[in-house]
Amino acid sequence: MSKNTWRDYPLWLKALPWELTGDLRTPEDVAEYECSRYMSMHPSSAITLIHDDTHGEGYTLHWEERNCTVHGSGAGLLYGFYDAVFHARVNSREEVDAKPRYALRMINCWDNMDGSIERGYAGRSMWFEGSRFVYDPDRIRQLGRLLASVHINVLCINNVNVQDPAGHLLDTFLPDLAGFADILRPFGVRVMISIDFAMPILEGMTTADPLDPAVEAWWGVKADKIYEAIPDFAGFLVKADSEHRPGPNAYGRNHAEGANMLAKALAPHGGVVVWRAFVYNCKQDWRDQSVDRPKAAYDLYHPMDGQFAENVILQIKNGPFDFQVREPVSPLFYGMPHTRLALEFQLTQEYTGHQVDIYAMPPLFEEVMQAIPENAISAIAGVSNLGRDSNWTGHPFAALNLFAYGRTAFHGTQDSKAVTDLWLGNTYPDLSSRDRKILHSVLLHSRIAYERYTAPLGLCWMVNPHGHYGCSPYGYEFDVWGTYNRADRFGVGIDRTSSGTGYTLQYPEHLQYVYENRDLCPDNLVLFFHRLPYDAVLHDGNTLIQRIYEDHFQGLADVEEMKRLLDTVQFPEEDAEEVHQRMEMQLHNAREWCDIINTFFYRFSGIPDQKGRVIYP
Ligand code: GCV
Repeated sequence: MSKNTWRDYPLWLKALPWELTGDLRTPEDVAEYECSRYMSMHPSSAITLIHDDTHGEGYTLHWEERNCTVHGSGAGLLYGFYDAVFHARVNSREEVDAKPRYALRMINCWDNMDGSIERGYAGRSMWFEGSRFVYDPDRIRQLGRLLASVHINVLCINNVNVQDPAGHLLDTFLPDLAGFADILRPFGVRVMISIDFAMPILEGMTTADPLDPAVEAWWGVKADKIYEAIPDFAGFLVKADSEHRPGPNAYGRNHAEGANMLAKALAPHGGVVVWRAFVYNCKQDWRDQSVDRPKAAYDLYHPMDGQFAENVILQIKNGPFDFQVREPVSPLFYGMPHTRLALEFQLTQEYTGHQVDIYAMPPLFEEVMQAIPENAISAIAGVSNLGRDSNWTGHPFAALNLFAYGRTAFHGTQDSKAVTDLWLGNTYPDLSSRDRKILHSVLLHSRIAYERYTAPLGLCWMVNPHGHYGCSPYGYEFDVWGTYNRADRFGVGIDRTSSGTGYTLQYPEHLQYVYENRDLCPDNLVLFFHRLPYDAVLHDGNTLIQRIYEDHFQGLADVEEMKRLLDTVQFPEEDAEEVHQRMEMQLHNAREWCDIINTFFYRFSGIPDQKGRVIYP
């Protein structure tokens, strides 16, 4: 990292003075303050704020020439102000009548109290270190502002894998948590925490059985204390009975019973329980082909549909596995019509390049939002890609993912091109239009490129185990995690159709039909649903093996081209070094992936590349 501090990185807020001072208690205070400073910086284009409480958390923007009038109240007024700034910056005069698509728009942080961040690629935690709260209040204020500017209203501050001493966030550390919440409140951001289901035991009870009246009473008292300290506390995020976390199963209770007990404690205060649906057998035997991990969540939760309390939200990752490069959307989005659902995206790039490789997510967000049934979800979560690095997100371009996620969460499906342009115009206002066009095309191509050189055709899990950066085609093949590609000399992939593991049967009929049928199943998911021989012919006329070679060579060529293009862009000084260094690393990564995967499949299949390119024997 360069010598710059976080104060040198206003991300997409470059149209505003960066410092935030003054006695700001409410979102309206912040809106007025920001607006007056904006006007002093841009005297030729006025933004006028009109307090109007008929819009809830929404707002309207009305333009006359370069001047914008924002109508709204509370956080809505603040959101409207920021949106006006973003539009003004790109000379858009769009009339806006915005209402929040989802009431709960969350960022989930996987920060541990020792200061590390699970799957974090932008440095250490901004608020934890040495097993306690340690932070720069100015930076947290700026964080609140950044989140408000993209209309995020809940920040869950600790890892779902609750590790000591985070189990004590609600007792020993409650005053610290309250102080932290006070800083974020003026930005309309409420805090949430991840809890350990066995918290009563950590605090001296003998059981955490959700049906034990003493446990229920314990959580009731706990909730009262929390809300005394933090009246707008958002609620609990819970990872239970998953990857060694405690949960209701230990007491013979199901997840609805566990979640509902917590929900009862929070209900009188207006809090919610966000219960994660990321539950599967993480101690599988690779020899046993009867168990298929993507089926696990649906098998568990679908029978419980309708059993969850009103203030429980079941949070589902976008795909049935775990944020792989490409997955179909989880069948749970179709299978829980009587349960409140949240969609979980992973902004932190665990499987998508660790914020070293460029992987712009707007196309992913757009694709998933279009695929899930209308009104299936009522809340949305993004796993944070932020950290203590001075530029907040490690790779400067990773900020686009937070920006686009926030806009998706508030406005619903976003056009990838438009949201990328809005981010570019506000983040890099001084780039020439030629450079901006280049950056736009590199960003929007980055996901396809990444998919090509890593795991095309719906192949998952060919990453280095544990770290999840770099290539290892058999790294997870004989492990316990249910993450197999079953490549051999005959072919690759898993038959998940009705004649295979039956995973396709979890989808509604029209999708079953598409995924089952080789003629209809899209090539980019074909190996997710089917096991194919290397000479199978795909829709583009290539055989499977040739297509694997084509994708990997093309993915590498894409990265070479991305590098060539970015080398010609005049980035601002503070970003140039990061961009170029990371691009070198990405190129190295792409080359490794290309060569290793091609050799891996060449060795199995014995079939050479039709075009005679170099594949190492
Ligand atoms: C926070 C994957 C990740 C874990 C993560 C888990 C989850 O397994 O590798 O780091 O744990 O997902 O989402 O709970």
